[in-house]
Amino acid sequence: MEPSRTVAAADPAFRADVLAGLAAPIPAVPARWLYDRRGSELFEAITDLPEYYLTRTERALLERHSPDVAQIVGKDDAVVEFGSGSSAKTPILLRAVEPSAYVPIDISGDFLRDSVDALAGQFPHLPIHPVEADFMHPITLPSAVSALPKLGFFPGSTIGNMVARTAVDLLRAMKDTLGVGAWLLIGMDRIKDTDMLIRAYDDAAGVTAEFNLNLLRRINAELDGTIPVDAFRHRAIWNDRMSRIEMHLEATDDVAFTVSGTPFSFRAGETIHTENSHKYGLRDARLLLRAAGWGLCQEWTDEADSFALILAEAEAPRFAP
Ligand code: AVI
Repeated sequence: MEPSRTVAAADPAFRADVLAGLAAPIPAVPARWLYDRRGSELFEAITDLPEYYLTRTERALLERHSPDVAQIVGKDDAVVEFGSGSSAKTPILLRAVEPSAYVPIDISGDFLRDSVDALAGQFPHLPIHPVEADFMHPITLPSAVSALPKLGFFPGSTIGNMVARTAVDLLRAMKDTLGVGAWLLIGMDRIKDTDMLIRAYDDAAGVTAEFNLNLLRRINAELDGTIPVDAFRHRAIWNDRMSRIEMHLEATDDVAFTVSGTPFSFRAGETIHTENSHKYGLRDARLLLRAAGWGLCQEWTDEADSFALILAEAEAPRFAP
């Protein structure tokens, strides 16, 4: 008799994305599937790596410039955070702008509950109105904040994980959610020395490699896959034309495997594209925001100009010549 195996319940969307992605002419799996429980833990570990400058640089910018943000936008706004706000960055902003309300939006109810618990402990008098929703689409905010001025918050350079078209769609949806006249404080990673970028996405301790390879382990566990994980290696590549770091899983040998019974084969050197991380020059960032109806108000960078914290304002539509 076959030994019984415990297989985690498969998400039909995960299965559909993996089967379609592995069969595509340029094999690719959407990056969101990197973030199962183990993937999220590994990403947290990445943010502490000496090579991963993004998190600590953005946090330092927030420490230094949140008071400037408060001076520009005023106090008593509703802070609307796109994504889970449990990270260490949100309290820095909340302490400076002293909002009237805080609205965290996340598609994951679990992340949302964790972040609300963490922040409610630190800000016992702050009204918190969590919204479980996909912020890629316009959202109706809770009526309790509808009359308040809004400050959107989207830190972490998450915008960089989207191709330009999707990034503009998201920025437009944020504008629709917050309304004309609202503010948006957003973190964007800058174009910089290629070696520094590669090191940030291919660290010496191999944590990013493990984060990337975890996708194959997840496919094996949840989609009944037979991928020989050891036959793939992590690659971080700078794509200059697209201005982005790409993460790939490269086959080191010719391999054949199945996922949910569907056969796949890769020749040595072929890759599965797993993530993009776009980097923006000063004018690129402004253009991206403008394309979605956001006008630049102020931007702050570190001394090395490695990361930008940008404050933009949702502009009223106007006749263009
Ligand atoms: C979540 N995101 C902003 C990270 C980044 O830098 O693009 C994801 C990441 N992937 C590998 N290292 C970090």
